[in-house]
Amino acid sequence: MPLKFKKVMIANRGEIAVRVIRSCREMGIRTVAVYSDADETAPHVMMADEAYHIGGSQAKDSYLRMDVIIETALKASVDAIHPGYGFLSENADFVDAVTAAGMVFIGPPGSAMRSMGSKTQARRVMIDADVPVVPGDKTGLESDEEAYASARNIGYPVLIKAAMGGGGKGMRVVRAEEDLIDSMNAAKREALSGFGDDEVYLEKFIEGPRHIEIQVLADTQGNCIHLYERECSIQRRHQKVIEEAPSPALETLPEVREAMGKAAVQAAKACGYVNAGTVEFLYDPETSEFYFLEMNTRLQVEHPVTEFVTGLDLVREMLLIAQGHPLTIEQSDVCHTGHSIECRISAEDPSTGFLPDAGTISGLNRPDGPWVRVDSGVTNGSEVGVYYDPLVAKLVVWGPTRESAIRRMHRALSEYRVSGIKTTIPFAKLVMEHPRFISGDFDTRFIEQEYQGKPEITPPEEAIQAAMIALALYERDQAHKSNFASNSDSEPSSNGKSNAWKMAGKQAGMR
Ligand code: MV4
Repeated sequence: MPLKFKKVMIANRGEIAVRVIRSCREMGIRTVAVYSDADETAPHVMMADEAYHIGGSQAKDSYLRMDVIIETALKASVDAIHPGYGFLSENADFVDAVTAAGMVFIGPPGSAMRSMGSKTQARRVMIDADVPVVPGDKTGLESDEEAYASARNIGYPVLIKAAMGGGGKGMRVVRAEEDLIDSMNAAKREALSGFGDDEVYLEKFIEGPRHIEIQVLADTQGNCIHLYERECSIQRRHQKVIEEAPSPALETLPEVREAMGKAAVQAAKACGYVNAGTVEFLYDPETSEFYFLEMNTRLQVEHPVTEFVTGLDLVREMLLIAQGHPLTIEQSDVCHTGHSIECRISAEDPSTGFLPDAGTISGLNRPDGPWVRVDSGVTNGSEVGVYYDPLVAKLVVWGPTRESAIRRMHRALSEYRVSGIKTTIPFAKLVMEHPRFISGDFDTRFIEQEYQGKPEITPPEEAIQAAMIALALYERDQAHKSNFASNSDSEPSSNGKSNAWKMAGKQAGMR
């Protein structure tokens, strides 16, 4: 018998807490917010049905306090806790503590988190499940001799990675044997101080890969589906800046897309995954090969682009799964329609190399209009950028085609006004104008190559001209076609599959 949550705590803040509260409200579930000193009047506190103060402004004194959060959840008599992303969301000990206290953790089991926490262990699990991994080691390096032998076997260039590392920290490219041991020792020291564990291992270094990830959903009955891919190659120092769905790289390669989706489901099943998760792949455009990189055992920042192209509410799906509900859809029901792009708007100053810019928002005009969504955790008057992640909002758009989505994003960015702090809005606009972004032919080196560490530099005037001409030409072509409902290249693929968009339309009595 599936449970029915009456009350859910959101152990998070900012835009993601607001996002989770919205789905709870639509499902008739009461919401409980928690807040630090700095967040007393934050939007997530105002929106929740109840709110409890849990400590000081620094995360370690509030949003990371497992004991206080669980005690507060018990006091508020919640049935379940949604962790959002960041903070305690990938802490397996937190999952166990929530469960031990008799509540439901809205996310995967602690065991799945633990097995995906170590990169070498995750690689072993994936190899056993026939999921392709980057050629390389299955265990950490134990000696210089082992490192030499392994690197020779893999072939240079190799990449040294920390088994417990994340976010690109502690990675080192080695192009020649004479550098191997020094690099390995440096990587071990960095890993020990950064992650408390000095295990490092080798992988073949893939030059210029794309980052493509697959959203999966798994229920407690053993059903698992994927919701296709997100393209996340536009990153800066391992922080995603712009994400989109679908990936421009896979538009002409449906067989690669299908294989990646299947591999993601195999990966989720192999680690006993339940709830929403994301399987990250490196995609090598030179060979069209893809490789498992890691599994993110949480709801991700960029989940809205998947929501826009599939018509699903991922937080609702998470809540239903946590209630023990079987998946509401089968793989054959999942279809992606059109194109969605997300720009992360953060309180950072592109002209100082993206240094966080703290301050009070003194004026705010949020974009609006058709197919524009703003997920924001701040309002006019909010103080930002001191204690937490500088992400202040996510601007997400949908269009029937990639070109229309780019144009719509550019328009929405032009409407967006934030005063009092510097934001990444102007930078995002530059990317939308960049011919290489528009072409879809980019990889994870895009920002570093095109902005040379100086993202305030505008692309050459002629490049902007070319981009605008490309868009104008595209628009002229589109003028012959009608809107998305009858546009053959934006309809759900011609295999007769239904999707949430269509189903929603049917339920509403539309044709
Ligand atoms: C790689 C790679 C090339 N070859 N592994 C960076 C973060 C970490 N999650 C994995 N990363 C990479 N692993 C091999 N064998 C290149 C990267 C990489 C990267 C990956 C995804 C998105 C952005 C990136 C930026 C630089 C390097």
